[in-house]
Amino acid sequence: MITPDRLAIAPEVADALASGTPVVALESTLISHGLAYPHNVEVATASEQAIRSTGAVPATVALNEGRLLVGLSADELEQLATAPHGSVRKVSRPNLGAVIASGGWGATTVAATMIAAHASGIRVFSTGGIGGVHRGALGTAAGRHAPTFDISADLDELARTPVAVVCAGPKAILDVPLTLEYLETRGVPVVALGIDVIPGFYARRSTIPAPVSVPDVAAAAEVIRAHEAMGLESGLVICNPVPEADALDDELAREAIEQAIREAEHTGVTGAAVTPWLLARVAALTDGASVKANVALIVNNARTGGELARALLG
Ligand code: PSU
Ligand code: MN
Repeated sequence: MITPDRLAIAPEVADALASGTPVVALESTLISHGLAYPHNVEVATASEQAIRSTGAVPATVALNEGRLLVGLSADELEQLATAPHGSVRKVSRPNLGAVIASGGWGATTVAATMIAAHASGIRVFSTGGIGGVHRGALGTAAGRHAPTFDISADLDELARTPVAVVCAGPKAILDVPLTLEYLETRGVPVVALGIDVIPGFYARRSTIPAPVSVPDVAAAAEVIRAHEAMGLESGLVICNPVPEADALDDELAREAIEQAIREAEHTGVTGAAVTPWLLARVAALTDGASVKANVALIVNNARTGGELARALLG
């Protein structure tokens, strides 16, 4: 458990939790590392509004001054979104303690946001895409590259922390089939909402059948309640497809991603920098269409998260 001196729950969020008002957590890595200013602050604000429109309270998570902040003020959000490049650390389970000790700004990934949400009593968290098994993590088929073993800490967090994460599926830059295999091995339910396949992140559909598919939010809430009632104590991935109007064509998305990955191999970018690098490159290659789709799906997931948090309390 997080000690009280290290956890700063905003008054509005604390009141909501105490009075049984639904609360939805939001991450901040997509503000600091995923999107550029002013897109980042616009998306963060629009996500909070989308949650409010459902009657739920948003809680954007970040780190500053040695504390985990659950719920940011508009001023804090602006500070995080405009901080000089490189001054905000990307925080996941392995470096959470180090960034708390440093006292500076940290932006939370899916893993770190889940830790904060669970410590605060928040059951639902909305984001764009979860991290996963990177392509080449196990080496390439031709044996030209050694395995990188780059597997996001998000996946093991999902296996151990009971929070429902609403996303548009694993990010398309990942090895999606291997990510799903890993989640299955670690016992993490993957539930597709209103669709029979895993959403294709920037595109509506992938070709991978959904392990579990539910027609609507009420049915998703039933699955979450039953999962919790079994005492399984893991998280769940709720996959919500990008809205039709902003979805990228499947083929276009696939080509841009493959080119970005080929280029990344040449530049030698590694570790936590891989995800931000690829996202920026895909944005350039699609003339910003990937950013438009990313923004739309993030805000849409926030709204769905609000509806889900409500359904869970109802
Ligand atoms: N999806 C996006 N932009 C992002 C991320 C996801 O569109 O910036 C972030 C999330 O915070 C996710 C993290 O948890 O990337 C995964 O990073 P890594 O693979 O280094 O664990
Ligand atoms: Mn990684």
